[in-house]
Amino acid sequence: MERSLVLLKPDAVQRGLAGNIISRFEAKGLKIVGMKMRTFPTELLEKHYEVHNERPFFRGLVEFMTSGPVVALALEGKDAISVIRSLVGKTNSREAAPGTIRGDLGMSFSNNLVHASDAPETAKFELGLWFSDAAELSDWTPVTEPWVYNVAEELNA
Ligand code: FUP
Repeated sequence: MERSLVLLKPDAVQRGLAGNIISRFEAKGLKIVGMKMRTFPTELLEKHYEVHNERPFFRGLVEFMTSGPVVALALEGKDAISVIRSLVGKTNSREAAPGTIRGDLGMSFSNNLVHASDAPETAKFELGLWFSDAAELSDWTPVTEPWVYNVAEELNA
């Protein structure tokens, strides 16, 4: 089992798409293990996007991400990081495939609705940043798990 950080960006919340997007992750079979909403502080977003801190778009990106409430989600599932990235679609929403979150719901490159961790090291770093208090994460077993997965083949390996 793997965990990933997903952020519903301010455009997703402002447009009333938070429920639609969360539903897609739930319907896929991903388990919500953490969820919170607030307008997060600039320092947190600066750390989150620190790999981009030399890039010209960095300041605008941080300003956008602190311009309103964001929903932070910790999601769990087998191969969750790559599964979520494929549900999210390409960075530029205009190029994202139909069926993906960005492809179905967006038209913008920068206002692209969601962030999702792109690799195991990134997920570890980002989950530690956004859910630094372990009490905000829930370990639980959905009753649907044996129907979402073939437990004997896929989860006990
Ligand atoms: P992604 O992994 O798809 O979220 O995209 P990146 O980590 O490459 O970029 C992070 C965010 O910066 C993107 F969601 C969009 C934004 N961005 C810009 O606004 N301008 C750029 O030139 C590149 C990225």
